[in-house]
Amino acid sequence: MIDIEFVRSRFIKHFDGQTGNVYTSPGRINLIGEHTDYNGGFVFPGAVDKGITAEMRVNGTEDTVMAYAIDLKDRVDFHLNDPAGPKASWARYIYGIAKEFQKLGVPVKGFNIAFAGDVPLGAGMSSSAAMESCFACGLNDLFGDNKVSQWDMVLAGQATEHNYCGVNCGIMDQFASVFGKAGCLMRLDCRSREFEYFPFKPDGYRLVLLDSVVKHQLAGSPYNDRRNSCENVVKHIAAKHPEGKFETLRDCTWEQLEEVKAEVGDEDYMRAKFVLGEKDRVLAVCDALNEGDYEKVGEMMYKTHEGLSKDYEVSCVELDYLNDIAKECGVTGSRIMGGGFGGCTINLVRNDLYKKFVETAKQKFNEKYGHEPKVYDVVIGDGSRRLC
Ligand code: GAF
Repeated sequence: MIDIEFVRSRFIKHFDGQTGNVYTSPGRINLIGEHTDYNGGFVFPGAVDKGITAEMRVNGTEDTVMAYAIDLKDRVDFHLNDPAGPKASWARYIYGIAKEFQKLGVPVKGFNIAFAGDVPLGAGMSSSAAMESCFACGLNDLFGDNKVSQWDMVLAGQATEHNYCGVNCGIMDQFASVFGKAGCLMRLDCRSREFEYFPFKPDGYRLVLLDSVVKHQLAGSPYNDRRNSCENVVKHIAAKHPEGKFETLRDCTWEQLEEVKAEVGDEDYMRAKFVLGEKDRVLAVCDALNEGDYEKVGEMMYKTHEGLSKDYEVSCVELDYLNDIAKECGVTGSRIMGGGFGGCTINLVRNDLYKKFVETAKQKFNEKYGHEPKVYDVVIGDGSRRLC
């Protein structure tokens, strides 16, 4: 986690010398359940020990926000009443959360903020959700009397992505960042929003992320196209079954998907096929975890990778290569993590294989792409909170 004193020293330097309150929110991993959140399915994320830390203080103005992104050395001041909001993409997360909080009735006024992060950007570990949750946590404390519920913070983060950042994401990332608990993964049903904590201490195994360093960027990307494809399939199934209630692919069966195969076209069919399979895989992984069957968990992870690569088409050659290396090394499970289009693979590795796997992956990837993948050992940490 980022050192509080580091953030504080910049906050003091760039504003009026006074200190504020400090908040932090984590990025996330996801064991399995990809692109299922906006389809009403299940996800299995956990918060990590890396995230965004912000110092914030009310500045007494009606609507002026003075913001400093420490890592980018970039200062942007903007007005909450300006309907266009700031141009800088990082500042739009602050603006978006503030506007969404105002919609909830929280009387957000001017404030100062400086923030820094140690969750890698564009690695598929949800640095943007970490920002949203961190700013939400701060605004809740400064202006909302901490009365905004955790779920409303999650939804404000998601609405920020939709309304100010151009990404029609689901709720997994913001959920994981707000609700995370050290040592636990969480199985969330994205339709009912019910969830349970799953203590995750795989005996004899560990989780490691290999970052391809191909920058994953979801804004204005084919991410939204994937979501549109899924919604199109649901529309066709609903039209065929006026008696039923079909809101997302979660409500659809394999048979119903087959019925509309010809009319939705190959591409949308493949996308939906992946999602239906992924929904079942999350449940299979939960059962396997309950039985301590990590080999089964790993098998499901490889299947997810294949589906994300071939049917959902959100992989890239670098991620497929990292997956191949994992397979060759006998790694238990490996797959693309997060939205795809770059970023990391998540790998479930036996302790005795870990060293050899990481060394082989570094060497082979370097030979092919001219640089090593970055390696992040996963530590499952706590969710959004005030530090001081
Ligand atoms: C991104 C999105 F933000 C999430 O909502 C989720 O859809 C994920 O991609 C894929 O599982 O992280």
